[in-house]
Amino acid sequence: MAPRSAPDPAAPAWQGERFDDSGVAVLRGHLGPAQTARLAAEIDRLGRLAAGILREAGGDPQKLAGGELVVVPEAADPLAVCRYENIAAASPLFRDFVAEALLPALAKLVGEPCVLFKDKLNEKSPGGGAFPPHQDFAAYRHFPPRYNATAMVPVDPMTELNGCVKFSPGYRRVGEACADHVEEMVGGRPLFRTYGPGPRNGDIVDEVQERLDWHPIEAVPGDVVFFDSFVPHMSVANASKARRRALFITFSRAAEGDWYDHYYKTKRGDSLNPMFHVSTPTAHTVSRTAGEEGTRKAGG
Ligand SMILES: O=C(O)CCC(=O)C(=O)O
Repeated sequence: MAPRSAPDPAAPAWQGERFDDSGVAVLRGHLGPAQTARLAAEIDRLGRLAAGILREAGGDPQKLAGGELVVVPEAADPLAVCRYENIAAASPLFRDFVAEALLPALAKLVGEPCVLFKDKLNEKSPGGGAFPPHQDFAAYRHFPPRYNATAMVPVDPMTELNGCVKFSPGYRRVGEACADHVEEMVGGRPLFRTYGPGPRNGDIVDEVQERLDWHPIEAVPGDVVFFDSFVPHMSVANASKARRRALFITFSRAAEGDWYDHYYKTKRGDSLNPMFHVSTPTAHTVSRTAGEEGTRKAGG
């Protein structure tokens, strides 16, 4: 197990059976050793599958998005997998894991049943890209659910050195102080203004970024960090010599319907659309319609 850094004294407790105002909840040791080992073996298998798809696609976006998994390379290194998605369609073991290990805990945190909305494995290779400050809802807003929550499941230890995720729990106060930079209130939570398609696609505007407080959460396999789609978060590039893999499994409220298949049908048909590349180190088209203006590298 990787050593954990000393707890940040300014950080909230991050614990509890229900989400508090921060929209972050850390469940240490939520998964048992056998469950963690089974999941790791399946991620090894899926990682080989994703690497094969990337090799054979030869950069063709339709092949990258048309296989058993949706594979997205790093903008700065098209031979490195940045993430792969649509895992539930490719893995019965993953589906069981979601049903047994995540859905019951999440229903308690949210206060009502949830369903899978999307899933991905972020594979941050050494030197791999950073995710600038963003709110996930900026990417999901194009779909009907008005609320999402994500389970972050480390496959490798997530440390400050390899770019663990930092969260900004006090963002609601910042929303009150920077009302001019709030694009919309959604269910009482501020959605901040962002930059448009291009190198800073989806990043929260600098005027807000400057006021946000950032707290890293280091985590090891077995931990699960749940966070809602409004809490701003970011991560820096991986400065270690090993890759850092983590699942980001996103849900919506069951009462708002099941959008998983629709989401992936849309994404597979339009994978370079900027709405699928919000604050990620991946490439997207500049215009809202895929293919119109070629691609531009986004994120950093
Ligand atoms: O993988 C990471 O380090 C951050 C991922 C992230 O922020 C996201 O996918 O929204």
